[in-house]
Amino acid sequence: MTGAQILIECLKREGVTVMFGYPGGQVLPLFDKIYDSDIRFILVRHEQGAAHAADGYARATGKPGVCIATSGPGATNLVTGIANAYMDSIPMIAITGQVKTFLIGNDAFQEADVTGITRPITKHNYLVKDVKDLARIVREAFFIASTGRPGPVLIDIPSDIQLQETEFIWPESVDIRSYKPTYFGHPGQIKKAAKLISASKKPIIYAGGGIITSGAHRELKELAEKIQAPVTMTLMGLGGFPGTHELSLRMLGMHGTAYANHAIMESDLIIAVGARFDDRVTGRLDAFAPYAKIIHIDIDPSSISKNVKVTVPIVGDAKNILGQLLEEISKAPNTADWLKTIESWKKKNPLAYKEGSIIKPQYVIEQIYEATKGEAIITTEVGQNQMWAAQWYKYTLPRTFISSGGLGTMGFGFPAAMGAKLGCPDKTVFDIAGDGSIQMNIQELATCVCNKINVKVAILNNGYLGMVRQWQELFYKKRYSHTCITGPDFVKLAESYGAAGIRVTKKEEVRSAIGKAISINNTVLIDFHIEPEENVYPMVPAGEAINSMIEGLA
Ligand SMILES: Cc1ncc(C[n+]2csc(CCOP(=O)(O)OP(=O)(O)O)c2C)c(N)n1
Ligand SMILES: [Mg+2]
Repeated sequence: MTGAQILIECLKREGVTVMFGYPGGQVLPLFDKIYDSDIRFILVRHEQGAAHAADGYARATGKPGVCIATSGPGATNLVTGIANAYMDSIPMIAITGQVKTFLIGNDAFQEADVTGITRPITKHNYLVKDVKDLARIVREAFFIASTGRPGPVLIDIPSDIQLQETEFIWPESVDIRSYKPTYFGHPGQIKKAAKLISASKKPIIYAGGGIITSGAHRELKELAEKIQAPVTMTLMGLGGFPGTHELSLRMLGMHGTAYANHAIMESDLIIAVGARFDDRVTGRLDAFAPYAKIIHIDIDPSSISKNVKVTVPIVGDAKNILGQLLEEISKAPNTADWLKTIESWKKKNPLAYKEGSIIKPQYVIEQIYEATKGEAIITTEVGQNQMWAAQWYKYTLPRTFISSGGLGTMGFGFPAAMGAKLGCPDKTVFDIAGDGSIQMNIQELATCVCNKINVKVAILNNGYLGMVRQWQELFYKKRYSHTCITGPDFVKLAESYGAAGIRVTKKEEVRSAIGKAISINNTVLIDFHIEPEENVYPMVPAGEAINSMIEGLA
């Protein structure tokens, strides 16, 4: 078989049914084999779209997403998408063409050192130098991408290697000496953690994206109910514990709920599961959770005690470890008083916004929640739209909230929605977008229409790069330096692509527009003209302790 044939055969054996990409000179042999293959190929309009779509597909399904681009500019266009997947620990395989082996290093046409460029943003990467290695490399790449703490793996394949022939040998198993993730918690550590939990008075579970990656949501719910501890989630953890549950404190951190932030600061025991104590969560580190001991459960040993010093580290898979803890804990702590205190915080400082005559973004999201009964997949762009989507939609199922957490990539949500819809065709998929962000990958409207990918985009159109404007308003004396932004006529734009467009300028029309968008069997862009200077609250100013929140409504 040729290298190109081997690659396609390996992808099939890895269970790949859809891939996203864009052709070019150095992937011609690969595309010639894709032409004959059963794998559904989605031709995007920009390689960044391919990477985010593969990422969205992975987040929605749990399976690695695959994207492909040519050498040079094709590969560099993937870079933001790869970095995005890396920061959020998303399994992804990026395949790039490379110039012929004997031209590497010659500044050949469309040559870029792609393994060099992507080294810090991939979990691992390969430059294939011999066609005999290709099958093993592909097998390893999928293994590395999807095990342990997942992440993107890149395979750079020179075009002469794609044409070379060799015998195809499928490696039955993978054995990498230097890579052996730990899956079960050390029994001694489990015992210590169980003791701390039983003795605590004010425990809180702080759940991150690891809950979703490991499929630990059932165990998490069981544990929370067993020990009667409240649960707060990071942006990446939303959906890992039902937002409607009485023990849910929703999201914590910079734009988290006041009650989640108070609870974490007052708690005497933080049970962190698959979360990394990111600065958006901890606020000022030396003021963070002064009374708390910390149990930190994570599959990545390097994330433990990286930002905060922990009392009991447990390395392993969240689902397994929560199962081990459930067995080990014989005495539940008495948290009745603690839950009463939290209840009073919830009553005193609920999430809230002021009604007005102009459409409020929070209202739009509440209405999307009602219309989809909380069962849609929501992707987001970045900015205020993202925070409102996190606050005002109640996620009850894992893999229903898809957002760029670590990198904060504007332009992520729309192509990610495309990938999510291909992975979960029976789900309604909404991208909650900002008018700035949507313009960063708007070209994928053509991909959606052409491939009949029926996603809905709700643009919260405030005429601003709203989140940046909010900071300028609060911390730069309202000097709105280059944050007022124009856009096209979104309705006409959607129509010109063959999609449907709906403009909504009145509050009374919000609900029916959402219903109409869902009923249209096509890609739909809804342009909601919202209050231009609405802010996201609560807000913890950067560098402050996370219980010093600006409430906004007071
Ligand atoms: C690619 C990229 N460039 C710049 C930023 C910085 N940034 C963060 S939020 C934001 C504004 C986003 O505007 P919009 O999409 O309209 O969302 P809004 O905040 O108005 O809801 C900007 C510029 C970013 N996150 N990503
Ligand atoms: Mg905006």
